[in-house]
Amino acid sequence: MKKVLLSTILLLSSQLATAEVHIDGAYARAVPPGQMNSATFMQITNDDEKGLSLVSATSDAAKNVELHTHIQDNGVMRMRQINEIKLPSDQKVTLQPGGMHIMMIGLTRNLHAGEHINLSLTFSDGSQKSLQVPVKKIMPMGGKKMMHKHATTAE
Ligand SMILES: [Cu+2]
Repeated sequence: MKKVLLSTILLLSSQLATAEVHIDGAYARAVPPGQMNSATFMQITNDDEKGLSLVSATSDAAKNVELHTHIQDNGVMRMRQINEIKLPSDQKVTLQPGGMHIMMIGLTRNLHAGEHINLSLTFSDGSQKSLQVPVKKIMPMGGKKMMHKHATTAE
């Protein structure tokens, strides 16, 4: 009880408001040692009455964190950096392999399955949300041919 109270006070006294969003199913992609980049995926639900955007992210596990999506380019899916991920009110937005994702460039450590990384999300209203994201190994989709791979992914 005391602990809960203390963390509540710390939260309230923090300058940055906590975003009115909730996150489901977040995970970061495990990568083999030596690989420089990875990505994080999740579902983000905007619980606010107003529309919001995810505008940036940081992590202790990567030097640079960017917001990416995939575009169709001559029949090939390619990643492209985007300025924001729109989060309409009361809607769930899915970041997933082959779609939008949080790109982690210049990993500062190995990402082994079972570990966690911290990730801090910043939204268009200046609010933030910090989370612990589990690292998971992503299996290739069985049978289906993957339409794309990150250019840096060696498999
Ligand atoms: Cu990417």
